[in-house]
Amino acid sequence: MDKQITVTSPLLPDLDEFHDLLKDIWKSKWITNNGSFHRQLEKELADYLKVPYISLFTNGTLPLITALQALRITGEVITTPYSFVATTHALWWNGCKPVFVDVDPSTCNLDPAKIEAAITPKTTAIMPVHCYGKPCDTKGIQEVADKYGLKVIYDAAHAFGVEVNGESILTAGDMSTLSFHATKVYDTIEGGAMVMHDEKTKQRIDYLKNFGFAGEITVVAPGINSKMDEVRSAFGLLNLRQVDDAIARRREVAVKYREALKDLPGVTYFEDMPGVRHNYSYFPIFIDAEKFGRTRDQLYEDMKANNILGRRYFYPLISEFSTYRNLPSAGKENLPIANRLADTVLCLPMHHELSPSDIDRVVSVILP
Ligand code: T4K
Repeated sequence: MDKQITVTSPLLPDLDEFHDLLKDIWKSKWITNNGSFHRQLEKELADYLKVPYISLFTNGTLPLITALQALRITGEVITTPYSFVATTHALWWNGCKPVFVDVDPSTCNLDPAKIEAAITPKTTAIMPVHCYGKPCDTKGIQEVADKYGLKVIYDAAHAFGVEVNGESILTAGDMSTLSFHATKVYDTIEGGAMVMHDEKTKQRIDYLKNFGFAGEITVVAPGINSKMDEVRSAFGLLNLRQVDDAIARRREVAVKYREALKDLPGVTYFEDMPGVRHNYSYFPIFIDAEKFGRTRDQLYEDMKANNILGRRYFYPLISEFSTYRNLPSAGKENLPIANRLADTVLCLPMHHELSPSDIDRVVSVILP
């Protein structure tokens, strides 16, 4: 059997370099709670990502939950069903009611033209996702938000380093959150962050992620514990030095896939968007079974039989999970495009370590 090709592979720092930083941590005996590597990583990430303020978290789910807390979001929140389930779970954990709105097929992201019809007097916020790292129509979303006085929190878990016309996508809306999970373009094993516009908000978020402590004996809010420790901050500092190379290699993979799959009946994929610095975090293809001759699930199984593990991100839709499927907005008739995309998508292996022969193996299973 050929070696297994997985949908992704984590970015790992050089072990000797990591060991050197571990020695520093051992020497200092300061292993968490805003240590020096944590502070350094926040600074370096803010520079790299071109954002004014950033706060590190222990994963990508807790900043979503904390952002909703910080903005005191209640009532109904408009969101996309085409995402990882954590997006909607964050609303549920805050006692908010998710209201699903359909997506734009050209990006898989929330369609601003459809948001207005879903707004009620109880709507307080919009939570879009830059799915696969493809930028949302942030201008269109902000226009609706401004018209109705709604907050906007972007789940930017996939959008590390994505820029539009030289500006970070992470500065759109009121806040954006990132995931640094092992499966992401940039990882700290587990990890995440929140991006905000001003120092006061960063201070508040830093309190919230540390139980609400604003000093040794002062608690200013009902906070939670979602801090990143020193070991993962050190890991993240080293990965930051190699993430550009990793993105460049991912780009080469995307170019090869596009070249190999162009003109193949029944298979579509995304091209780069003008003015966008993409991060190539995922390579989704969409299968039209009639034209392709196999269903998406047949192709998925064919790949598996060849030891290639593609993933059906994001199938099933969040609106199809038992927790959410009885919501009034979860019906298939309300979300025809998201349902079609979920039923036809297959994410091909995409990471910095794929060799030309790995890519050939993936492509050979797809070609007739
Ligand atoms: N919002 C959005 C839009 C998200 O996509 C996510 C997470 C979040 C919020 C929440 O962020 P976090 O709280 O997770 O930071 C993965 C990830 O667990 C999850 O982080 C990610 N999105 C989601 C899209 O995918 P799985 O269950 O598909 O991962 P798993 O364990 O099956 O791994 C997939 C493949 O990756 C494996 O076949 C091989 C490779 N892999 C994975 C791990 C964990 C490795 O090579 N090494 C590893 O250590 O969920």
